[in-house]
Amino acid sequence: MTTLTTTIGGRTFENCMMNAAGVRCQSDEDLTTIINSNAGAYVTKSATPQQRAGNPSPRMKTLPKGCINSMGLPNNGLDYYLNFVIADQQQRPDATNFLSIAGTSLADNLSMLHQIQDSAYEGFVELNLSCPNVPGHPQTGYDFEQVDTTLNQIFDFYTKPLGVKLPPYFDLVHFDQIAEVLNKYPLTFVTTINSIGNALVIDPQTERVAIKPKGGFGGIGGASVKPTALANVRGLALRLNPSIAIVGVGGILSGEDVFEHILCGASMVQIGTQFGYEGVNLFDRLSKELDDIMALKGYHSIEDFRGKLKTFDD
Ligand code: RRO
Repeated sequence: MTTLTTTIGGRTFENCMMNAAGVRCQSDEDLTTIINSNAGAYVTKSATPQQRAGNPSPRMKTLPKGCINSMGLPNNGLDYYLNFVIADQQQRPDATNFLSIAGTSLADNLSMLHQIQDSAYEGFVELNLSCPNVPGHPQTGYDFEQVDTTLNQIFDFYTKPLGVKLPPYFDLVHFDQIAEVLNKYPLTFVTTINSIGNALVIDPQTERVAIKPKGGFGGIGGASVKPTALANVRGLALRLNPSIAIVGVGGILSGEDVFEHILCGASMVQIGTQFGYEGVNLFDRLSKELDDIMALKGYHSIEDFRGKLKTFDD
């Protein structure tokens, strides 16, 4: 018998797969659908202090190997999601879920975390430091000093389980630098990667960009980002304190992709683009596919192979 159970920060999840923030998780109907599925947890759409309409449409376009988006942080505001997760926690006290927040300033992030600290919520918070699509606001995750300042101020008062959602890094020196900052703090997890930001997709027929916001610049997700995602999961797994779990995101379309993320060191995986295309049936399909791979290899639990990727130096 195989099990897809996983543990992060002392909390157990029956399944190591869940949605990625932003996809099919903006309304309470969306979230209830995930609760009633085979997913091990849900994460809410990244919240700002007040609700936001986001960027003008078209703001998402399907591509042959994924998608490009510049949604611009449309969400129903922190109160909406905090009320939802607290009500859910009262109904299912043994289930841990993820509340995502993405302030567009340090002050907004601090005020939201104060509100969460003072609330009854005991679940995980995923602090999104990597939204690529708000005009005029750079991704905090690319400014290592600002990440340090942000976490320093947060851990002055915040005592509940916290993780950060990171942008993809493309240089091993940057892996070293971000890991050095993150290792200073009692983070429960890091989620990696957000979409590959500020890419440009164009239609040569019409000679026009694919989406409207920011002159067509947007974040890429889906199949084409898997190698970058695996590199970030592996690069951080090799550098972070073992007490910081890794939630892997990026390019997951099959159970084999989940297997690869776990081999690189992920304790849990999130699926964004493909979950958007397939809905909650995705979790049944991927669970079966991962289960079959594990059974074939004689693995009983994900701990049998998590982080055990081989290189030519082994
Ligand atoms: O809403 C978005 O445009 C968005 C966000 Br907050 C994010 O973190 N990642 C992304 O690809 N889109």
